[in-house]
Amino acid sequence: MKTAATRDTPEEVRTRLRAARSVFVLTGAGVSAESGVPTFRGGGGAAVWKGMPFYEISSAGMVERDLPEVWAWFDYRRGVLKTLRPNPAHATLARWQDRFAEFTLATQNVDGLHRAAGTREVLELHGNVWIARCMSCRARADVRELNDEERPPACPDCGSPMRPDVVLFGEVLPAGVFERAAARAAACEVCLIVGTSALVYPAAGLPELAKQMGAFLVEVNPERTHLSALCDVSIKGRAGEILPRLDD
Ligand code: BJW
Repeated sequence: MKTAATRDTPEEVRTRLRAARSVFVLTGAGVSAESGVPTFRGGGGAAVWKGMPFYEISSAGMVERDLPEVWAWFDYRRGVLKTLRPNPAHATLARWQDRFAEFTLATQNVDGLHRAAGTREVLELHGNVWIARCMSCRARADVRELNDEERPPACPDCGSPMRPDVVLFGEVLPAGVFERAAARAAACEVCLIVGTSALVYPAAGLPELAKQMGAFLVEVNPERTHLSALCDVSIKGRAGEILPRLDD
């Protein structure tokens, strides 16, 4: 059910985008769904790994309790990801970096598909599965350049254990990244929210901030979310089909 104020009018969004100077986009797992990446909360349930819900395996507590199992979970996901390619939604957003005077893409995704599609600057709020971080000196390394038989891998700089450079539940976001996203969300004219359940904070607060500062809010999602009522336009559909249709 829509509120009286929320519309499903792609033409209205095209008109807004034609006039916009500054556009901010927040993406979530749904933008990669048509590439074959599973979402976290699809089909009414939560993703599960070896009987553990993702919010347990992807948690700060699990890193302390069983780091090798955390590596096994991310090794499995990288194994799936390396066979997958960006879809038309990623491609449309990559074109938009050259379409608007100011364009910001902030993603909660850790899959690297926005960069693979050609977006040069991506604010990765929850990190990236292809990067490892030293738990002692915080040096970063490309996972593909580390010994894949050593779990956890040893830091090339200091020899301490490394962990995936992703933001797990109960952890803070990378220094400066959320602040940059918040500044751009606060300054945008049009804010698109694509393929996220908008349940996880602080990322889910970015569209709320944009709205408070006067932005026109557009959601693209096959399902209703608790941000739908806040949006000026809520387009029900798949990102890979809808985003190319919003392009000129
Ligand atoms: C399609 C589609 C198609 C399908 N096209 N769409 C304020 C209030 C309450 C709680 C908190 C709060 N502030 C902080 C918290 C705690 C917590 C939190 O938010 N909890 C809530 C769940 C209640 N937040 C944190 O812990 C964060 N840290 C933090 O705030 O630090 C400060 C702090 C520390 C300690 C104490 C207190 C404060 C960190 C959050 C990190 C989240 N990490 C994860 C895992 C990353 C690693 C990994 O990949 O394993 O990030 S959780 C998971 O959820 C992942 C995602 O990025 C994130 C969001 O999920 P997303 O992208 O929305 O996916 P889904 O699956 O939920 O939704 C998919 C959507 O796509 C659906 O709507 C579909 O309909 C749609 N879709 N096909 C378009 N084709």
